[in-house]
Amino acid sequence: MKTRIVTVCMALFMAMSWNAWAQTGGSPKGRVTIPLKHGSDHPGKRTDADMERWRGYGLGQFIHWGVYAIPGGEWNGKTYNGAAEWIRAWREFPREEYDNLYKQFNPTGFDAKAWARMAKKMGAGYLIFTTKHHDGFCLWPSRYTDYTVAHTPYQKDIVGQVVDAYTAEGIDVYLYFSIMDWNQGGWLYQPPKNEEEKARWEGFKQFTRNQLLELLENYPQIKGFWFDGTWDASWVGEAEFAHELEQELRALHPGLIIGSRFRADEYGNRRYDLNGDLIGDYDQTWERDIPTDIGQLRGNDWDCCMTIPENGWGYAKTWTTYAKTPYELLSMLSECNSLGGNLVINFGPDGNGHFRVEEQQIAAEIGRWMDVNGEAIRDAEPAAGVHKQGWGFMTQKGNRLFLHVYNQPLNNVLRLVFDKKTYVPGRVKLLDGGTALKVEDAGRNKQNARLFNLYLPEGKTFAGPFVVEVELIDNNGDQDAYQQAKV
Ligand code: JFZ
Repeated sequence: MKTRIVTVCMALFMAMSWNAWAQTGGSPKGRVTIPLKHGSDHPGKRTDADMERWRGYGLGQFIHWGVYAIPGGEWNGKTYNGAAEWIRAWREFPREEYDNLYKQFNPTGFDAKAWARMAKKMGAGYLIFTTKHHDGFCLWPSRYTDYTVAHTPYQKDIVGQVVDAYTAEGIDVYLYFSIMDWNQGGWLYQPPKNEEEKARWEGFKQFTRNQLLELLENYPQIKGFWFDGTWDASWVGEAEFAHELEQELRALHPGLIIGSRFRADEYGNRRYDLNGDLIGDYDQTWERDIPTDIGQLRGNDWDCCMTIPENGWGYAKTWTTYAKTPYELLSMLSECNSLGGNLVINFGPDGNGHFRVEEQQIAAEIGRWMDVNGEAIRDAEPAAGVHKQGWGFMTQKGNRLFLHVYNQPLNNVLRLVFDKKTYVPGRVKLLDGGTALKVEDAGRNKQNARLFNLYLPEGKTFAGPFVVEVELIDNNGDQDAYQQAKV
């Protein structure tokens, strides 16, 4: 006990003096960093072309598909109360029966090109597709297990068809892969405790490596992996193996994008390493969740994956919870993009390869909005130098500011509040149709910020959320710039 207190005191003292040294400019970032072997590989954002492209997607599609789509969240007339892709974990569902579902998997209605066309029309820039979920069933003909699509009545490679069809539509493909695999005897939840478990676990690690190398070899067009099922102590304890595997994958496939959910650092920290730097290329924790302010992201890239019902990713015959409307999903799309993230909307095709009617309608409606307003989403960045207002969200592309209006003010006036010494508005128009908005200089507020009123066209009714484009003229601190801009 005594030695423990002494050690803690020493550590505290060292950290304090280190901090003082760091503050005088010792550490490049002006803060304490502990050297890590398996921490973040690149604190802060990646700036290469692949990552720039990822950042510009704005909207993505997630697809969860597997044998769980056959029961569709139901067994024996009863509805499972959890996410349909987890039904194997339901006590009432006999394991034996689940593990034989693949013998019925024959999605004759599956048409990868039709899927890709639907995603293209929706305006998706990328797809995340489940190659293997927790149940271990592989949608590609893996050499390393028999539990694959090749051994179903359908036989054909589904991952290959999806990768080809989406790539042909110009949609980048990312492969979802669950490390946790309920079909592999070698999978453990806890670190191996004896020789027998050690051997099984080593076999499982090699199996995982083999499958990942196989996916990269089979589908070289893919842009990245979306890892899942990495939260158990067994995998968390494999920082070195996972880090080396990650480096191997990256070396084989330059530009590969991997999120924060693949591996831990050597202290078992997930997402952020011991120094608070993000592990991986973007923050994957925003699952069915959107940050409330940009500071929460600590300067990292991120995306938000969203289910249409409250939870549940795989096909469920009945959605037992409230399902989001296209309006709400669009609002999330604008919100995520206003915070520099992408929104990824999940779809769960049924056992025959069809999307439910609700999903088709949502995709079509989002697509119609994206056709008109997509430039405010794709390649757009969070707006800078302008304050958020209650009418909605803002994105920016160079000198083009986009106002995403979700709450149309009753007086039809949009208030614009610029930081002092930033911009004044030039041309202001609706993205839909180009109608110009009247601009009124409303002076300055108490904080000396510049205020403007934008008048929505009289008599026009908006059927849904709309976007106003504001040309930004750099004020450069000149109080008369707005008057000059008007002449
Ligand atoms: C996982 C899966 O278990 C689920 O079936 C689905 O595939 C989803 C996309 O990912 O579920 C998670 C994973 C991580 C969190 C929550 C649910 N998390 O970090 O909060």
